[in-house]
Amino acid sequence: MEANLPLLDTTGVGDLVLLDPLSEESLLQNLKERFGHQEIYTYIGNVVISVNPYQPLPIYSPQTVEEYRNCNFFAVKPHIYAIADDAYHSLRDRDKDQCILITGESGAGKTEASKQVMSYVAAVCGKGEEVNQVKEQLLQSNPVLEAFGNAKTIRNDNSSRFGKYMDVEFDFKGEPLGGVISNYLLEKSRVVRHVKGERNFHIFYQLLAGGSDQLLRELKLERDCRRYGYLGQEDRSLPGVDDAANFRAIQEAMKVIGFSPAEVRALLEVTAVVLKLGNVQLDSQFQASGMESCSIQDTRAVREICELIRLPEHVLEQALCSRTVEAKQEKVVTALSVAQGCYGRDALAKNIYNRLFNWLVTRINESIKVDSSERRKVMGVLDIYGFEIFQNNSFEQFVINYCNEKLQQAFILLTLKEEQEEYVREGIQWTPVDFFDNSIICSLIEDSKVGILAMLDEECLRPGLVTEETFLAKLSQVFASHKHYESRATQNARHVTDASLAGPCFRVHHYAGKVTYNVSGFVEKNNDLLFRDLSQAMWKAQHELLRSLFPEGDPQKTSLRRPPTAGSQFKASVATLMKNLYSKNPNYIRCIKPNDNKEPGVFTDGLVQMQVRYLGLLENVRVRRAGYAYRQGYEPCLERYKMLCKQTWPKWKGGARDGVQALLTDLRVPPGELAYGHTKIFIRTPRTLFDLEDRRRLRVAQLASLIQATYRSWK
Ligand code: AOV
Ligand code: MG
Repeated sequence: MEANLPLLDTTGVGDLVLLDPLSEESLLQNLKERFGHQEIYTYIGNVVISVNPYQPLPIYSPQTVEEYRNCNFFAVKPHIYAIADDAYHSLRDRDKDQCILITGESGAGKTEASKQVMSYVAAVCGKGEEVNQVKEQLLQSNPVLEAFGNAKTIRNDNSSRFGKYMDVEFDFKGEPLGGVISNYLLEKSRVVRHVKGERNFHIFYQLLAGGSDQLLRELKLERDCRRYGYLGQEDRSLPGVDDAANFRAIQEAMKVIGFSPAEVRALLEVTAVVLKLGNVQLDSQFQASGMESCSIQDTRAVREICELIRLPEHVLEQALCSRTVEAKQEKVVTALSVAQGCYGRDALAKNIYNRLFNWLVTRINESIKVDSSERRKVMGVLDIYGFEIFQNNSFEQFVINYCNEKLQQAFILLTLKEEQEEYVREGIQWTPVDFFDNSIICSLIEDSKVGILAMLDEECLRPGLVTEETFLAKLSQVFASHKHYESRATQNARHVTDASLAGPCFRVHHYAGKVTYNVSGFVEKNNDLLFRDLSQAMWKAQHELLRSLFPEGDPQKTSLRRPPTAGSQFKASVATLMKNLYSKNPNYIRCIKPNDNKEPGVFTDGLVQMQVRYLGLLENVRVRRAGYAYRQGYEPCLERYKMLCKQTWPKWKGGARDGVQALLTDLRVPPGELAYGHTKIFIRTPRTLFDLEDRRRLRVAQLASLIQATYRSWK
């Protein structure tokens, strides 16, 4: 944090650490003022806050890249390139693995930010044919994953529906070798259902709009997306988005990554199968016994699916309409009702798509994997779904918010740790700072015995009738006096009532706000079961890719061990992610959405205020200036202020540290305001720094008129 003085000369303050007085109001006002001047970036120390401009700004050109390349972090205006540059140099020159954590709510600009970081790093890290090929592969993985993992939502036309963490690996020279991508929990329910005004995943529309006539014929698809149940019945083209062009782009991207034509073809065939499953209509029939059963209404969709995946038609038909239950070594086949049949069909579509997405990530990883065993340096970039509060919050929001809770915890702990380490390095006494520790909320959710996820698992694994009500009742009993848990039952016990907590709901007081979760669907989504008949049918297909997605369908391998629940899988992957993050030096980009209408230039105070609160920005500033708001190396400090003191002006003969001490003593800066570190001077409050700046400005003006006067007298 040296020489950050230009920050005082920008619109508002470029670094909130220097905000004086510090309050939520002044913080908001500062962001707003800067946003009004199209200054979308502001720092808190080395954390970047980015406010989505919702318009293309001319600040990402190759010239800008040059400007930030090798720059002193604080010598130029706040920019995402500065943090990318800083991270890259720490990695290359100081041999410290880095991670870039991008957080913020839906539509705040996380994905755009992650692309800007990647493209900056790609622009500055090495050249040469081989290196360029690696860079291209890393960059091109993005559009492919976006096609399959992003969708239009009400909040964002290109909303990431999966979490992504990418480690880029470099050699000792700082040249990229390759990378590894990890993905988190795709919102697979979107495959079969989306709300009005939203879309299914981009790839479906891209394929239909951009596939050649021949390709569509071979995949047995029709171009009109209104023909497909899963795509909704209306025309779903997006203004400003060219699905057809994007389809060509991802085909090209897959080629660059190294997909063979056969692999691309297989990928698209499976995509087509998912789409067609939505057109399989089930009809009800009544058997002689009076039991309801279902049958396939129009066999065309099933026939076409089976042709594509090379599977006898009756196998799929049977798997869709009936279920084999094994009891005491006896197999009993029971007919499914229409509702059960539809449930099974949708579960199959979701499962195929989800597994296809995982395959895609694995396949990309194969191409970008680093073979050499030389020691590598790593830069991780995390772009994950932000904290979500909807009208109706379900299991998906619960796990997404849990992940954000963990990230907030990492943020606080790492920022504090970093501050503390600097103080130790500089030999300065560390005064502990008071901050809100959210580990109590994390353990409410993740504790392996009495955590909400563990209790949900317990409920899911319990034989017999499982209901969400018993789950909820148990939660409310165990957490009866938990400060961050609330439900109708705990409210009753505490003699408070709240109309918004009616129904089968519980509420968690997250660090970012209170969220009410509706437990309907929790058990089913956590169980995430697929009828075995369906996985066995998929395994029987002569389609290599599809078959490989359902290894459990192999009757030889059928084990009675159930797969881990969705919740426990997610918890395990979050734990791995955290371990990874804690081993690296963190860099933060915190994105803010200025308005709900995707409009340029509009800054809605209330909306930003809410985000400022739940991003914990005020807390962040406080932690950052825990003890000392500002620090600067002795030399630049002496250089800047030496004109204020006779002893140091025009030239100081001794060491810089002594010079600064002589200077600040002479200026009568209260000693309590200062701490002398090994290489830096620490200043407690921004006011003191501003005082110095004021005096300097005066002195500069005086000196200037003095020079002018002297000049005139010479004439
Ligand atoms: P998100 O990743 O944070 O949401 P995006 O990065 O997709 O949000 O940004 C949403 C839209 O805002 C983009 O499609 C752009 O139109 C615009 N935008 C964002 N950042 C910039 C920028 N720096 N300059 C210009 N326009 C920008 V989500 O994935 O929904 O949580 O799950
Ligand atoms: Mg995104």
